[in-house]
Order: sequence, then structure tokens, then C-alpha cells
Amino acid sequence: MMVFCCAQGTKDEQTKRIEKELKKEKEVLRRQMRILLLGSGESGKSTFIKQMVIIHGAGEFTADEVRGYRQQIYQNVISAMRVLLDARQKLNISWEIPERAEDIDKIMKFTVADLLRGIDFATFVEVAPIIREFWSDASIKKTYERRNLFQISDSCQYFFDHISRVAMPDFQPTNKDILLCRKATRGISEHIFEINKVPFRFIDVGGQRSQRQKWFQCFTDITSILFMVASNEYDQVILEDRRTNRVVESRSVFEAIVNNRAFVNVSIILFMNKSDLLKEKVPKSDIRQYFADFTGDHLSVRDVQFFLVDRFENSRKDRARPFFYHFTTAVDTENIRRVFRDVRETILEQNLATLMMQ
Ligand SMILES: Nc1nc2c(ncn2[C@@H]2O[C@H](COP(=O)(O)OP(=O)(O)O)[C@@H](O)[C@H]2O)c(=O)[nH]1
Ligand SMILES: [Mg+2]
Repeated sequence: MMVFCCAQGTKDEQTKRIEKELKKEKEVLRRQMRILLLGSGESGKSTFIKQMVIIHGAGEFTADEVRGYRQQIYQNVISAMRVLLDARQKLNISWEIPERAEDIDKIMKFTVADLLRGIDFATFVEVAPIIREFWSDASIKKTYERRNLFQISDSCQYFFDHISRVAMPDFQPTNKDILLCRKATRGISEHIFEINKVPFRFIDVGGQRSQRQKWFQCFTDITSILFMVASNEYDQVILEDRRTNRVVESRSVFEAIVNNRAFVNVSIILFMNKSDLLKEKVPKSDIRQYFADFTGDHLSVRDVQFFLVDRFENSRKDRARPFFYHFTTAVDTENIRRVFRDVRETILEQNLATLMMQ
């Protein structure tokens, strides 16, 4: 009898302990802000996370990460030059200095598999002078001017312009280099930062069509969604089918998210990103050629920005819900510091409002 009692007592204690722990875990989950980053490929989701590392995390990247980015930058440079060489030929633009054509194979010989495996310094330093020569050729510049016709990374010009520094044996990528470096996200990665004693968990996902079925796994217990749009993409088509306008694609993804019943209590914040690149593009590329319903001054960056925001806003079925948006430049740390200060307020307020309703 005595033994039985004791066992009973132990079991009760155990149950109590488990219940207490579960409660604590629930409390943590309740307190933790779970922020899901969504948006099509190359809109700036992973760049935003890098900014969180700089602003609210360690402040800098680890030696291992920096080494990884260094190789990734070599890869970015070679990949982009391959794309330009291929496009120059397809667009039939003649070389300014025809002898340069003799070196084409030295760049085109890299296969996609080589590039995925990673490029080491010894390999890069051999091809860097050739790439610099190519970049200085008027034909490659002309090809680059027509880049909305093909698929090339937004950051390649920056790295071509800095190729001498990048090719130095002691090249250490700066934060700016790291922010501009492009690496496609596969799968799901989570990053947690404590901001003013509140834990924020950011969930970063791949954005391309093939990656989107993985998004559903992250849809539970979300506090907020940051939806990224590359606003400079209005004259480009998507990589996946090379036909659909990138903004149209992005809007239809947004429409599905914003009207999803799973998110009725989730604050959705739109980031109209790549404002710096939009400013460069607006005077060169007339938005009316791609969006016939554009009214306003096609040379005004503001008009273009608000036209794009309106297209996203009017995809919402429940217009009574608040709509939050920001014009951002994800590679600019000061801009993101400022924007995220506002966003954090919105997230916390909306979260509180939801908790009060429960
Ligand atoms: N100039 C500029 N480049 C950006 C901006 N946001 C992202 N990028 C670049 O665009 C590329 C794709 O960004 P990434 O964050 O990988 O996009 P993701 O696919 O949504 O994760 C990277 O090379 C970034 O450096 C921006 O606001 N301005
Ligand atoms: Mg990414």
C-alpha cells in the first residue's frame, strides 16, 4: 500500500512537471514572434535576414560564413559573365574588339555543376582578367543594357565593377559584398534574434515555383508575414517559364497568401523592395509598355511605386483589414534598420490585438 502511494505520488509529480513544462513551452511560443518571409525568387528575403544578423544579431558574419560568401561571389561573377556572353551572341551584338572572342571558351567551359560545386581562388584568379576585359568591351555593356530580356543577377554589375578587389588573394568580403552576393535558398531556414527581450523567429524559404509547395509546412503559429516584392521587376519575366511578367507572378502569389483563411489573424506586411534599382530603371524603361493601365507620370518613381502598391492592395478580398506596406532597399542597412523599427511596432501591436480577441 505504502509503495503504491509513493508510486502514485511520483506519478503525480511527474505529470505536474510535464504539464508545467508544456505550459512554459506554450508560453514561450506565445511570446515568440514567428515571422514568415514570403515572396518570389530574388525578391530579397534572404538579404533581409542578413540585415537582421547585422542589426540585431552578432553584427558580423562568422569566418566560415565569410569564406563561403567569398566563393559564392566568385561563382556569381563567373555565372553572370557566362549569361552575358551567351546573350551577346543571341542578340547578335558585335564585339568592340573582335580578338576578345578568342577567350570566350575560357569562361563558357564552366558547367552548371562546376559552379554549384563552388569556385576556388586559384580558379577564379585565372579567369578574373578575362572577365575584366569582357566587361570593358562595349558589346558586353550593350548586352547588359538589354538585361530585361534575359535572366541575370541584379548585383552582377557591382561585382564586375569591383573585380580587381575581388580577385586579390586577401579579399575579405565586406558586409556590403555579402548583402549583394546571391545564393538561392533551398528548403527552409530559421533564424532567431532577441529584440528588446522579445524573441523573433524569422523563417526564410525558397521563392521559386518549385520551392513553394514547401511553404505550407511553415503556415502554423505564424504571427506575421513579410511579403517581399522586387519593385524593379516590372519589365522582366520569371525564370521558371520565361513568359510571365515578374510583377504579375508576384501579385498572384500575394493574392493567394493574403486571402488565405489560415492567415485571418496574421499581419501581412508588404515590402516593395529594390527601391534603389527601381529609381535607376524608371527613366530607362517605360512601365506603360508592360502595364497598359498605368496612369500617372511614367517618369515619376513615386507614381510607379504607388501604382505597384495599388495592384497588390486591390488583390485583397477583405478590405476592412489593415494594409501595411513599406518601400525598401534590402541591401541598405540604415534603410532596413528604420523600416524594421516600424514593422516591429506593427507586428507587436497586431499580435496584442489578436491575443486580446482570443
Ligand atoms: N540593389 C539591390 N539589390 C537587392 C535588394 N534586395 C536584394 N537584392 C539582391 O538581389 C539578389 C536576390 O536577393 P535574395 O535576398 O537572395 O532574394 P530571395 O530569393 O528572395 O531570398 C541578391 O543578390 C541581393 O543582394 C535591394 O533592395 N537592392
Ligand atoms: Mg532566399
